[in-house]
Amino acid sequence: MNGMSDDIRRRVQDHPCYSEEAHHHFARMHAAVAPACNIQCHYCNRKYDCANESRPGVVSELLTPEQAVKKTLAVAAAIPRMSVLGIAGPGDPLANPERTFATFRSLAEMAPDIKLCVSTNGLALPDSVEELAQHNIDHVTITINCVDPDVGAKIYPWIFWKNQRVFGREAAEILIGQQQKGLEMLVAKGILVKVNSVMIPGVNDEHLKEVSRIVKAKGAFLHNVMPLIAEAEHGTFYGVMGQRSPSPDELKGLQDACEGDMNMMRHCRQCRADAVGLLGEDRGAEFTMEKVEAMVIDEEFSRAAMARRKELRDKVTAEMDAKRARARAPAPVQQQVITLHRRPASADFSAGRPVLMAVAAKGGLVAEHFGHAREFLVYEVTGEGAKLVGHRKTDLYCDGGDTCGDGESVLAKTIRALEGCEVVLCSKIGFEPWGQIEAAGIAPNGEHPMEEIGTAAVAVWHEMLAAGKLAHAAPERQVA
Ligand code: CLF
Ligand code: SF4
Repeated sequence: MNGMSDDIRRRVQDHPCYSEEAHHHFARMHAAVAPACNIQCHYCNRKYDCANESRPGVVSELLTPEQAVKKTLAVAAAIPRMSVLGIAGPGDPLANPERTFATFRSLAEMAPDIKLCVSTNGLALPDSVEELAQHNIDHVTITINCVDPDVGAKIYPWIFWKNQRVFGREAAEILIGQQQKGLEMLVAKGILVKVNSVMIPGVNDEHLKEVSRIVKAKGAFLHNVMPLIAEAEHGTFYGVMGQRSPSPDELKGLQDACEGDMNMMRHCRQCRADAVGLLGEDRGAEFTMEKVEAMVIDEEFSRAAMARRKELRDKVTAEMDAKRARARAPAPVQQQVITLHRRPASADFSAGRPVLMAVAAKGGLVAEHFGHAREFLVYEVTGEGAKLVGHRKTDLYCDGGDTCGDGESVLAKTIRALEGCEVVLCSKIGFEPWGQIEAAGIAPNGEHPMEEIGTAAVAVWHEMLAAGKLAHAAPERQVA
């Protein structure tokens, strides 16, 4: 995200998906108003959320546009950091244009400060670009898994095109053509385009490097390579056929390889089509339609909520600007802790290798108790800075008490989820998990509570360097 023009920075600074920095502070909501889809992907079962933008799991409530508008206003009042309303399923939003655009139209009028965002498979995109532009929809995601119809034929068994089903290679060729045309049309209109790709080992993994090059050349702003989710119990073709998902290492390898060509998104959580809250949390259950219908949402309510959002947005934006300014300022000569993206001329880090660190984070800080973390952000840390490279989900380990008592099997799962990480940074950690994590070859560290992640991670890297732990390749770690 460095080197971004001021105009682009302004457009993405409060979008949690388009800006990694913003994802620590701003929330999004998905309105599940789009039930139908015009294609079939081998990783999707119609009964589940659109796998392009969400992990498999049924949408709890399909909404009418009127319900979606009411729910959005209720959520945006209760969560002032909600800055974006996205429509991402459970089918394809542009295969349901009336429902999708009715929702956008009303929200543009009633909550003009909320950014509108849409995610599509791209088949109907060229026909919708004009209307997207009219409604001031500034952010569009296209899921592009291939640019070669032979690869596409292995991912898409059919599409619904001009009132009939088209199969195999021909279907993939039409879909690819529409996706590329839609991308070019959006870029020509000045709309920011993110491309999502699902990494399917043995099918499109190598090919995605070419996809990345092409979409960048056509003006896509960001590429998000996500791992295939394929479980037999989801009833998808890939799940039933035993198609495997990529490992975290394989995913990172491909994202690194694509990064030379363009901005890569590393903080995607593959959220549900009805997700609510910060990325990585789901507060959907707090806002069922039953609860929303019981609320009085009138003009005054909406005006007051908009004012609260503005106040919070101004405050967070000022904090982020100040943080960026601090990072650009020259470092004091004796400064030992090097903040993100800075490197004093005198420093020699050639002796140290990069280290993967898992962080129990909140709001961009090392602020979560190990046992309370639902996920860990994974950073690749060097003496120059800390770069987010992924995240690992975990079952909640702690029972909420002061001591981390039971739950050994959950702890074992957490340790497995952290495979490849050498350090886990958290605000606090109990004695029992400490011992088991250490025994598994991961160094627990609770020495940097409430510090900025980059600052804390680089400080720990320097401690490891000083202790002579970074000269050789990482030791093989036992898996619990
Ligand atoms: Fe939603 Fe998608 Fe808009 Fe974001 S999600 S429609 S761009 S507001 Fe974000 Fe969720 Fe990843 Fe999507 S983390 S699945 S990239
Ligand atoms: Fe499923 Fe989305 Fe693919 Fe349609 S585009 S088949 S809803 S994953």
